[in-house]
Amino acid sequence: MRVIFSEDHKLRNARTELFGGELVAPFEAPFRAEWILAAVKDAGFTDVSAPADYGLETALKVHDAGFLSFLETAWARWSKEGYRGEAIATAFPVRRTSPRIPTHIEGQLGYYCNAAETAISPGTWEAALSSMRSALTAADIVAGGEKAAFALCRPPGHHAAIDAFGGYCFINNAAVAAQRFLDKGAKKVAILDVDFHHGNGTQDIFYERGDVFFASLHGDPAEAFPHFLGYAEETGKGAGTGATQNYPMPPGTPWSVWGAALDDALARIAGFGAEVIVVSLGVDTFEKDPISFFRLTSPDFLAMGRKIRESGVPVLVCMEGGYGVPEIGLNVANVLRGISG
Ligand code: SP5
Ligand code: ZN
Repeated sequence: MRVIFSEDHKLRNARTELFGGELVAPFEAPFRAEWILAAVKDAGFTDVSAPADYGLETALKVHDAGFLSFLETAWARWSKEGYRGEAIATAFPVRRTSPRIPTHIEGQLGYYCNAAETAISPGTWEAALSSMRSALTAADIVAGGEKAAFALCRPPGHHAAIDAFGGYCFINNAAVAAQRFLDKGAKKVAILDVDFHHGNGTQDIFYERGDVFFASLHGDPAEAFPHFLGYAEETGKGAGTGATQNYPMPPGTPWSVWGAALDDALARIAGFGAEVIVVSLGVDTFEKDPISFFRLTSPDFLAMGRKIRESGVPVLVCMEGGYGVPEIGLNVANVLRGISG
């Protein structure tokens, strides 16, 4: 399985994350990609290449144009304000507020944000673009006939909605990749989101579309980030009716329960008739993850990969979350081993 990875991920190196009422060193930091890359090479996935130079054409089919322009210019506009810190949203459009888009950077930060833990820092846009390009390059490898490819995306993408960043995400890499498969001729694509956190951005993007099936296994939003989406009753709307499936699960969920939910998700993906599966791979379901509450072990990730392989359709894996502990590398490598067979 080929691995696509950009050194430009390092340009996303924020100083701050708003966590527990403090500004702390971000959980989503460059060491994550370095550890994952080292572990997948150790596991024998040594065919690593840099992404090709894609523009924004595909991203503009899943994101709002004003949102992408905001992301591209946000740091330059914020830095002109003369603040000492990074760009963190502080005021938000909520219930009974005006739909107007503010002109000032501080208003736009809130307008285009769904979670304030994520600060925009210098280089964030360039890193997000490189991450998207890794997903697109790997998608084209799978579209070209390979059974599987791994996009070692960083920053992650699945919390990035049509017009909002947050949850450490800016451009929704998996959504852009799914769109790319459609543009290259696929009629039906599935996104299987196994990150601990609900893929609220991905669900938002495809909620009313019938060409992309979205399934997500995650911590119950009543108890976990992103808090406001991911309940089982959310199953799609309009042309997308029935094409969203959520599996919220409680604290302490072990593989026996999680794996059964995966079986159900894969059966529904098969029923949908997906020609390819884009896996939003977070390994923050691991028992030692510092910000999550499931109890998967390292061998469980191998079993996860095997189940995905048994679907029999081509697979694009896009890296999402997984934090803090050295095992993130082994856990990713185990999923890839399982998929490779
Ligand atoms: C891509 C991804 O995994 N994004 C996750 C973003 C989560 N950000 C908010 C984390 C808040 C964690 N609070 C849990 C504290 C556990 N004691
Ligand atoms: Zn996550």
